[in-house]
Formats: sequence, C-alpha cells, structure tokens
Amino acid sequence: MLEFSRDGATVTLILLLVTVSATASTEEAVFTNHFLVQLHEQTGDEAHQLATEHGFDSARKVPVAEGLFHFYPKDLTRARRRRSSKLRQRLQADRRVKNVFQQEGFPRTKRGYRDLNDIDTNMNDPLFSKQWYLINTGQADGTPGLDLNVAEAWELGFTGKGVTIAIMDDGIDYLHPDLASNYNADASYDFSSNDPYPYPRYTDDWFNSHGTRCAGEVSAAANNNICGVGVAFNSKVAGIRMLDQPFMTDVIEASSISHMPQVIDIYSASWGPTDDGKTVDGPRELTLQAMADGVNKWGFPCRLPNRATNRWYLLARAGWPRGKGSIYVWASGDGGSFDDCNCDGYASSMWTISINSAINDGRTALYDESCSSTLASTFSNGRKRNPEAGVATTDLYGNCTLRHSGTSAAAPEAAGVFALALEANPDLTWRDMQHLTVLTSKRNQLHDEVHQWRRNGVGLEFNHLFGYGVLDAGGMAKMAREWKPVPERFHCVAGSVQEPRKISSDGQLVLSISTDACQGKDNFVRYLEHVQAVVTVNASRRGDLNINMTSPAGTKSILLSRRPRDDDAKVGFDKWPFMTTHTWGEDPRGPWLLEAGFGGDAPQHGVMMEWTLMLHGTQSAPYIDQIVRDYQSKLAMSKKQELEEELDEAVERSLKSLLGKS
Ligand SMILES: *[C@@H]1O[C@H](CO)[C@@H](O)[C@H](O)[C@H]1NC(C)=O
Ligand SMILES: *[C@@H]1O[C@H](CO)[C@@H](O)[C@H](O)[C@H]1NC(C)=O
Ligand SMILES: CC(=O)N[C@H]1CO[C@H](CO)[C@@H](O)[C@@H]1O
Ligand SMILES: [Ca+2]
Ligand SMILES: [Ca+2]
Repeated sequence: MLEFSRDGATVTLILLLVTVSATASTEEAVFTNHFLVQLHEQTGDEAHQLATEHGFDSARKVPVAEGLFHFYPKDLTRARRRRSSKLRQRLQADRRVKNVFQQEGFPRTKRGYRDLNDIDTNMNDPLFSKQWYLINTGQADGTPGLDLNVAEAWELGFTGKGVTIAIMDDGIDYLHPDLASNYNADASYDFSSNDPYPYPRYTDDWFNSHGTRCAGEVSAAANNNICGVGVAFNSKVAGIRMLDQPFMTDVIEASSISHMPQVIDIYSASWGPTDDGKTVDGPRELTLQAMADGVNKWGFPCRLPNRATNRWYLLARAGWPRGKGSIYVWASGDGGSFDDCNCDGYASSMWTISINSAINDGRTALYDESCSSTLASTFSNGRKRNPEAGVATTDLYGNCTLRHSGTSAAAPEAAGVFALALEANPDLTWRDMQHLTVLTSKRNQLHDEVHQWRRNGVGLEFNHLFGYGVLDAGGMAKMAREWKPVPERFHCVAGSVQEPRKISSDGQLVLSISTDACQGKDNFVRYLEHVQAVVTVNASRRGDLNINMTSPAGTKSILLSRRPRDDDAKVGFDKWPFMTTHTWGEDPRGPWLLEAGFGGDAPQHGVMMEWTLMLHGTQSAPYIDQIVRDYQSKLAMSKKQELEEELDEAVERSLKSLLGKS
C-alpha cells in the first residue's frame, strides 16, 4: 500500500479525477453528421452563415463554453457511421474557425418503455383514486399508507407554484388538456429537431409516449376532470425533446441539461446507457462540464424585471456569483438484478439524485437495479397482473393511461416532490435537496428480499436498493420550510493505492487507506456527503468482479456487484468513479477497506491498478450547527423582547415623572 500525498488535494485535481470521461466499452465508434464548432467570433449570425456555407441547416449556441456552436444537418433522421474528414478539414481550414469536433453517436435508451398491449383504453373518469402512489388506501392490492405522503404537503399549501420542471425525453404532448395549462413553452426546446416545439414524433406503436407520461406525473392539472393529478399540480413543466434521433451525442445531452437554467429548477431524466448488464458508460466531456456548471454556477434567486408584465418576478435559481444549483433527478436504471447502477455514470454522479422504485406492496420491482449511489426511491408499477397497479398519468393525444412503468415512472415523481420542497423554500441548493432527501425519506414498509436494511455510523437507515427509503413529501416540505443552507462543501483526496495488485478467484484482494481526511488543512472533511472510489482494474471477466468498501465507522458499501452478462475481458474499469451515499454524515477519519473478488463458477483473474479515495462533505456539522443557530436566534429574539419591555417601562417611568413634574 502506498502512503498518499496529503498536499495534492486541490479542487483541480478532484475535478480531473471525478470528470474522467467515460467511453463505451463494447461497440465500435459511430459518427454523426453533427459537429461541435468553436469560433473566434461569438455571434450567432456568423455561426449560422458559416454553417449554411458548409451545407449545414444551421447552428445553435452551446452555452457550455465561449464561442461553441452546434452545427446540425438538414436531414436529422439519418445517421452517418464514418468520420467525415473532408468536411472536418474544410471547416478547420476556415479562418473563422478555431476548432472542430465531429460528434460521436452512442445509444441512450428510455427506461421502462412497454409496448402497445400496455396502452390503456381511454378513460372517461378522473384517475385520481387510482393514483395509489399519491395516496395509498390499498388500491390494486397495495399496502395502505405506502405512498409519497403528498397529501400532507398539499395541506400545508405546497403544490409546486413557481417551480419549473423540465422533462428531458422524447417530447411532451403539450396540447394535452391535462398538461396545456401547466406547460412552460418558453423553457421548452426540441434538440432532436432544433426548434422550439418538443412535440412527440408520431409512430403507430406510440413509442414516443414516454415524456408525456412523465410530464403528467409531475404537473398534470388538478380538479379539471381529466386524467389524474400531478405530484406538484401547480408547477410548470417544460419539454426538452432530446431522445428521438438515431444516436445520442454529447452536444445534445450537454445542451439539454444546460437549457435555460435561469428558468428551469429541476431536470428529470428517465434514460441512460443501455441497461443490458454489460455496459459501463457515462456522461462525456461536454455533458460533465454542463453538469458541473449546472450544480455549481447556476441557480440562485435573483429578481429581474419581467418586461411583459412590467413586474418583478422570481427568476428561478439562476444567477451570479454563486448559484443554488440546478437539480438533476435520474432514474437509477431498469437492468434488474443483472445490472449495477454504479456502472451508469449518470445515475452514479454526485450531481444527480438517483431514484429507484418500489411497487405498491413495498417490494422491489423486477427491473430495479441496485447500487450504493442511489439516494432514495419512489414508486412504479406492481408485479401483479392487476391492471390498476401501474402508474396512472397522462398519455399521448389527450389520452390517459394506468400503465406507465419502469424506474422511468419513479424519477418524475421525485421531481414533483422536490418541486413541493422548493416551493416551501426556494433557497434550497442542490446539496440541501440531497440532505433533505437523506433525512426525511422513510423505510416505511419497503421490503428488499436480497439486501437488509442497515444503519450507518450516524444512525441513518439505508438499503442497497432503495437508498434512504421512500420520499416523504410532507416531511420534506416541513423540514424544507425551516431549513438553513448546509455549510460549505470541501473535497479531500484521502489517499491512493497505485501499486498493481493481483485479484483471483482463489482469494480476494483487501486494500486499506488510513486517512485523517485532510485534517489541519483548509479542505478538511469532517462530515461526509458523497464518497467516491476511483478504481482502475481489469479482469478476465469483468462481470464476475465484485468490490466492497468499508468506512472507518464500519459501514459496508457494495460498490460493484456481479453482472453475469458482462463478459468484457479487455477494458475493465478505467479511473471509474464508483460512488456511495451510504456513509452520509459519518466521520471519515480512520481506516477504509476495499475488498475485491470474483463471483461466478469459472476461475477468473485480474489486476487492480488504482484505488483513489475521495471524500466530499463539510467541516461543520450541518444539522448540529443549524440547531445551535436556531437556538441562538430564539435566544436573541427573547433578549430583544426583554430589552424592548425594559425600554417600554423606562419610557413609561420617565413619562410619568415628566407628567408628575408638570
Ligand atoms: C491487466 O493489466 C495487466 C497490467 O497491464 C496485464 O499484465 C494483464 O494481462 C491484464 N489482464 C487482463 C485480464 O486484461
Ligand atoms: C461484497 O459484499 C457482498 C454482500 O455482502 C458479498 O456477497 C461479497 O462476497 C462481497 N465481496 C467481497 C469481495 O468482499
Ligand atoms: C388507445 C386510445 O385510448 N386511444 C384514444 C386516444 O384519444 C383519441 C382522441 O381523444 C381517441 O380517438 C383514441 O381512441
Ligand atoms: Ca387532471
Ligand atoms: Ca443500468
């Protein structure tokens, strides 16, 4: 084991380590006819002109860095499979151009799409009583009380007013009578066909119903006799159409998650790398940058005049110099027990809140993936054949459905709950939202047949599949109302083991890092938020590898479980940041253990090249400090009151004496 250097722990280093771009492990590279072009000049007119000169349809500014433009082709439905070096060279030779990158194409699949048989017949009556995930009275053989507890948040008066949620998906039927009144057209965009109208593309099998169903869960209007009711039924929903083209590209993802952060508070994503149990993939360079900007730069409430109404209104969470951060909600994945969501770089990012799902009797859904980066859970369709055990919501062309499903259905429910919390306290940052989630989510009657519920070193109860439990909208809104922003976040590289070590089926590898968590330095981390284990390892069969990590407080996180379908023997994991939320709140000082071994029947071997332990969290106790602050402010209040009373008495006395004298 190598002693780590304690002084290299700068933020730059952390960013470098955390933002290693992921590359797909299996498929051959595919190239699209989309180009990312960096210009010397910044103007959109110039970019448009240049794009058309070179045969593109037009260019769109990419807000991630200065002078960046997306040059998109006229025919959006065709994919090109080869690098087109001529076009690239021609563009590069233009003196107005600084840099040219042809966009690689890769697959991103929506989670939980089911085929035509699942689409329900048209409903005539409101579906509210069938939305067991809102209020569970035991409908469809469910467990009464197992729901999002939205009723309590609604009773407190929180319904999502003033909050905008973007659904990044295959479009939204914004003409739907249950969505139209809550649709935010200004914040919507279509990145699949480069126009402001993210209407879903028609197909006979209604394949593009995903986004519309997700939108209804968040923002379907209440009391209008149509379909059901959204979790945050007075919120606004924006459509970001970005899944409906032959291949995904980095520039489309990055543009989507950085679209109008000054208006959009919460971004909901129910898609990701293919859940085939053998993919290891995540956000690429631009998307990582956009996410980092999203949480770090954007979003603090600032008031700007609204020219249309000539009134001052709250411009969401965007601003300068320090934002509250865009909130990214991610479906943890539909790969079932064959997959591990820590191999999905979107779900396992610290900057996303990754949400898993339970069914209406509290069990896991069969497609649920488990991993240590999931923060909490909401609900999805039941395992039973009961046609009403699915998620009721809006559907394409003005219809309703009872059968929305997958962790797809779970992420928008969470986005809705977060909207209620944001209405209760618009100052919440992306980290406050995660703390609130950890503190108020409930075990309720959730039941995982594989993994036990355990308590971490500070007593927080968690489960490897459900995270900290099911979201509690009422509990969250109440706590949000009183919430003080968490203290500043610090990053510490706790240590790194970089000597190659053999792993084999004969015996597991155990490594340890003893750390003082940068104590005595500016970046000391005393109370943990996220922990990352950046690992480089190869194996004769990657899918048989499993890795656990145990904190000084004794909390074991399963960083990687066996993925029986993953037969990669070449790539392994290259500086892959496995993440755990299970040690939240713990004191990281002391020995950390990493155990790696092989499961499965055939003998395997591999080499662990690197384990770097990264700690993220605060120096002061987020909640204890808050309690102390509350106490002090109460004390100050009562002191002030005493003083005022004394003053009143003194005034009275002197008045009396004055009057007495005269
Ligand atoms: C893993 O990497 C080591 C060191 O580069 C190499 O010797 C070994 O053959 C690799 N093993 C596999 C299974 O790829
Ligand atoms: C990791 O933990 C799991 C679950 O407790 C266990 O089955 C597995 O054998 C452990 N793997 C290693 C390498 O310790
Ligand atoms: C499958 C289904 O329910 N389709 C209906 C959707 O809505 C249209 C128009 O309201 C009906 O004509 C379809 O029958
Ligand atoms: Ca309705
Ligand atoms: Ca997955």
